[in-house]
Amino acid sequence: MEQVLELSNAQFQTVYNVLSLALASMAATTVFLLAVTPRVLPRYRLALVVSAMVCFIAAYHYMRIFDSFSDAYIAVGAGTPGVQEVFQLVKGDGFNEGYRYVDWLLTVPLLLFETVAVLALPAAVRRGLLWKLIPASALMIILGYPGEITADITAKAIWGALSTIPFIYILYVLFVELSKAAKNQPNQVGKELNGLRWLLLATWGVYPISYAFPMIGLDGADSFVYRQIGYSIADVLAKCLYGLLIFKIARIKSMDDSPEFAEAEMKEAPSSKAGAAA
Ligand code: RET
Repeated sequence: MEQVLELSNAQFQTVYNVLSLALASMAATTVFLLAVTPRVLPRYRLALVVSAMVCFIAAYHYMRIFDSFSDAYIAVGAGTPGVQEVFQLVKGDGFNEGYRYVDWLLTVPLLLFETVAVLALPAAVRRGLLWKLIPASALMIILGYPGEITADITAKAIWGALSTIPFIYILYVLFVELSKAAKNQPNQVGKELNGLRWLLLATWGVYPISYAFPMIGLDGADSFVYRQIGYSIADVLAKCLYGLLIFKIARIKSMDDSPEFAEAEMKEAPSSKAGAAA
């Protein structure tokens, strides 16, 4: 595996802090999504629980990624006058990029599952969509992995191109087939679905771009740092922000489905009434 031998102090701190930010976001979103399940109707709770699982799995992997990164480099030259402090790769296993792919292999199919689950489509339609989306997403990640860990640019381009085939297929299913399946849904659902799909496209698109950094002439430490920032920020958007949007949709749909639920949720708390009267 290609490993960056030396990072400047600023590069090391940037990656360190971005990984820490991602870990905190994943952990906090897990707690939030589990805590708010009573705020939606039971039929939408599965989508929220699956979204919380995605964030939990990612929080675990960010812990591993964080440890792997901070153990992989050692500060050299600190405190010596006239010598710039740098972080050098320690001999050994180095930084394990594989954790990200293990994470995606689990979380990407679950993200697609929660997208379909929150729409509450008829069971046969749901099953049909998932049978296409889930195998394609696994194939996309598996084909991307050999390209990620090779230093050979040609091999990287070939695996990247192969992985892009199932990626395009997933977009086709989401933008064409899912639209057909959701045609009979109320107007509101169509709008929500559109928002979800565009967030998905905007965030998922960051992964192949980050993967391609070494292929567009960015190399060495810069490419490594940009890739870590790209993957981490995209992960926060694709999992945490996406989870919050799933919650928002589940809540709108719950209120839409049941006027009693909407009324109960909108009622002012008795204590605030008492407070206002006082
Ligand atoms: C790879 C390899 C290069 C080609 C393509 C890729 C796509 C990766 C994607 C990953 C999505 C990950 C998500 C994780 C969050 O949980 C594998 C980088 C197309 C789309 C959504």
